Amino acid sequence: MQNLTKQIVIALILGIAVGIVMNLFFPDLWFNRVDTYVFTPLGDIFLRLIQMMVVPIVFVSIVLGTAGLGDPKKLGRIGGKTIGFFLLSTTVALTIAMSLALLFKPGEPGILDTVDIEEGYQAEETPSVVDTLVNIIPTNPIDAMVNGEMLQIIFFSIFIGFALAVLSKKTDKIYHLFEQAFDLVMYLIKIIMYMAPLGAFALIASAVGGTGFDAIKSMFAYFLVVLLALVVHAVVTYGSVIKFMAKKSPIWFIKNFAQAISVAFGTASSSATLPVSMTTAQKRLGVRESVSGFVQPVGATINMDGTAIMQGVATVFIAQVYAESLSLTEMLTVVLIAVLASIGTAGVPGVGLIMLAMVLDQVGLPVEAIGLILGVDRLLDMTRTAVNITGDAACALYINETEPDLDGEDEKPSVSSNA
Ligand code: DAS
Repeated sequence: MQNLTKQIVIALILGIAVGIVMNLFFPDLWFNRVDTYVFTPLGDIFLRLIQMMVVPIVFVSIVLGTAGLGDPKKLGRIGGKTIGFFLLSTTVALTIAMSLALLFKPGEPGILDTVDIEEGYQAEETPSVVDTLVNIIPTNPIDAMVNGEMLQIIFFSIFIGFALAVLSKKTDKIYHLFEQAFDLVMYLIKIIMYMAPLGAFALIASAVGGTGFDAIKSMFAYFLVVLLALVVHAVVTYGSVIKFMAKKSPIWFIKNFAQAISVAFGTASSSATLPVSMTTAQKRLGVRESVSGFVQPVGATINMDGTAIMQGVATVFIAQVYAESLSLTEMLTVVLIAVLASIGTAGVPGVGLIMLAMVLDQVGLPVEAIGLILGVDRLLDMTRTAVNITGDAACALYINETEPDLDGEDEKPSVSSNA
C-alpha cells in the first residue's frame, strides 16, 4: 500500500479515536473550544484547497481530454463506438450507484440535520430538466468560471477541445499550452493531497466528535454501498459486455486481466496503470495493438465508471445525512455532471474526490460533508480505479471482437482456446 494511503488510514483511525473520546468524555470542551478552533478550521482549509482546484482541473483536463480524441471526422466508427460505449457505461454505473444508495439509505437517519449546519444552508430550488439543459450553454464563459457554473464550464471546455481537435496543427501551440497547464494543475493537486492525512484526521474527528458513533456507522454504510455498487457494475455490466457482446468468458477475462487490476488497486492511478493494462490486454486478452492503443488511453482519460459510482453514491448519501431528498432533476443533473466530468477526471489518486466537490456544489449540497467520507476515500479510490481500467479493457475487448481487421492491421493474435 502506498505511503500516503497508509498515512490516511492511520489518520482515519486516530481521527475516529479522538472523536469518540471527545464525544463521550469532553463534549462541552469539544464543541466550545477544540472543534471550533482546531479541527473544523483544519478541515475547512483542506476542503477549500480542494475546491480551489475544481475549476482549473475541470477546464484544463476536459479541453485536453476532448482534444486528445482527435479530429471527429477521423475518429471514424471505432472512435464513435468507443466514446458511445464509455458514455453509456458511465451512465449505467451512475444509475446502479444512485439506485443502491436510494435503496440502502447509508446516510439515514440524517445525522447532520441535528448538528449546526452551515448558517442559512437550504437546498437551492433546482430548475426543471429543460432549463438545466438549456442553461448548460454559458452566455459568458468567464462569468461561468467566476461563479463555478460547472455544467457551463464543462460545455465550454468540450467546445474548445473539439475545436482544437479539428484545427489540429493550426492551434498546436494552444494545445501544448493546455498540456503545460495540465501538468501545473496536477502538480498543485499532488501538493494538496499531501495534506490529505491531516485533512482526513481533522474532518473525521470533527464529524465523529460531533455525532459520535452515528458518524462511524454512516461512514461505513457509505463505504459498503460504494463497494457493492462497484462489484455489481463490474460483474453485471462488464460481465454482460464480455459474455454477450465480446462473446468471451468473464472468468477467462478476469484470470488474464488480474495483473492490471492489481496494479490499479495498488497505485490508485489509471494513468500509472495504463502501460500494464495495455500490455495485458494485448498479450493476455488478444486485443489488437491498434485497438488497445486507442481505446485504453482514451478510456483512462474519459471513462471513469468507478469514480462516477463513488460520486453517485456520495451525492445521495450526503443528501441523506442532511435529511434532504434529491428531486429527479437534481439526480439527472448529478448523472449529467458526473458523466461529463468523467471526461476530465484525470487518472491520478484522489482526483475523483475533487470532482465530487463540484457535483455536490451543483445540486446545492454543502461540500463540508465530504468530511464524513474523506477518511475511507483512499481505500475506495484504489477499488474504483481498478473498476475504471477494467471498464476500459472490457470496451477494448468488445471493439476488438466486433470490428474487422483495419487496413494493414496485424492479424488478431490467437488467444488460448478456453477464452
Ligand atoms: N484515482 C483515479 C484514477 O486513477 C480515480 C478517482 O480518483 O476516482 O482512476
